[in-house]
Amino acid sequence: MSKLRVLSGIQPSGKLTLGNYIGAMKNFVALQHEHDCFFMVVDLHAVTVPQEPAALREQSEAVAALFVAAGLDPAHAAIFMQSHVSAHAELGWLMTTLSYMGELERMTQFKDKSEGKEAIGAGLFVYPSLMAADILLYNTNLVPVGDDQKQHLELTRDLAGRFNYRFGETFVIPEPYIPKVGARIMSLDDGTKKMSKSSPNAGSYIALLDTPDEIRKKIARAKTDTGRDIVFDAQNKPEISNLMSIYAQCSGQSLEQIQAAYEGQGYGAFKKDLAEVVVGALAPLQAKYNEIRSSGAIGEILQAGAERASAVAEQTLAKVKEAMGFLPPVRRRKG
Ligand code: ATP
Ligand code: LTN
Repeated sequence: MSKLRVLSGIQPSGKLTLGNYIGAMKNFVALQHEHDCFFMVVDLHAVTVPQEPAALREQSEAVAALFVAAGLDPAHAAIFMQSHVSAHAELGWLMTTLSYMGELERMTQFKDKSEGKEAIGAGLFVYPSLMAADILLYNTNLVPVGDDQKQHLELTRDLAGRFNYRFGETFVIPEPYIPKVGARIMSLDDGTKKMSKSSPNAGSYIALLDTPDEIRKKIARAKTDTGRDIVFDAQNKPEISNLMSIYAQCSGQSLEQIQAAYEGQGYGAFKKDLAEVVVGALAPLQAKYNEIRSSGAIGEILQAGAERASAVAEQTLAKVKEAMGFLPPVRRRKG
């Protein structure tokens, strides 16, 4: 396969969870050696819901450090902050003008995040237009994401097609890249809801930086379905199936292997082993995270990443503006 352009982003809107790792980051790492990769911390997206400035700063650096701790190599992949590349905000606006109210109203993430809220920021509504800009700026072929982002990817494809039709071939139409197992890790307290870093209940998710004891406690308390068999059946037994997906992704074993290994054993024995599998899988990531945070190397990694990203993004933005009919700025001659 020839080299493809790969891009994805994660919001610094809370502590990254096992869901973010299994659904997205694991694939970032897997793709980085074969392809031309750009991974960013999407801080402009995080402010679509209120963020405390100090918390946003800390979380942004934490997410960037977790990218590296999870195995992303800044020598291969460009790692950067979305807000450091101003072309995102600019193309975001242009994509907003191309988006229809009706299609944005249908976005399930918007419906979920705005439900029951009195004051809903307009940014939350146009969030998918900015996400489309993020992707299209880089002529992206593949977007590694969890299952919940499929609908946003569909919209990105529609907007790219609409732009190309109106203004001439400009954008590459991207494809989602979604893992077969673990594309939607569910909450530990409710097998029908996705594990989410912005959940108010810390017991509903495993954060990548949780201590071994916190992980053991959370898994011991995780809700399980009635019955006692360790059998994968996402429809009828969502909770044990979710724990099995986590086991599979953290151990490298298949669901069939896990099912066979735990035949005749109850949930208790399975959960105990699962806790150790998760603790073991996260230990090297946590050690590397602490090393990177204390080294102070993140600033330089982000600066180099933003320079690489800007070079590509600025070119696309200039093409887009020309195609749309914006008057180019006059360059004054020196001297
Ligand atoms: P928030 O709860 O703040 O909306 P989030 O936990 O959904 O955030 P994002 O930053 O929106 O996290 O997502 C980053 C990536 O992680 C996306 O590709 C998303 O699809 C993936 N992801 C998030 N949660 C899960 C999950 N529970 N299972 C699998 N993938 C997930
Ligand atoms: N919308 C995504 C985060 C995100 C993203 C992107 C993912 C913003 N821009 C570009 C992939 C590519 C989310 O909520 N998880």
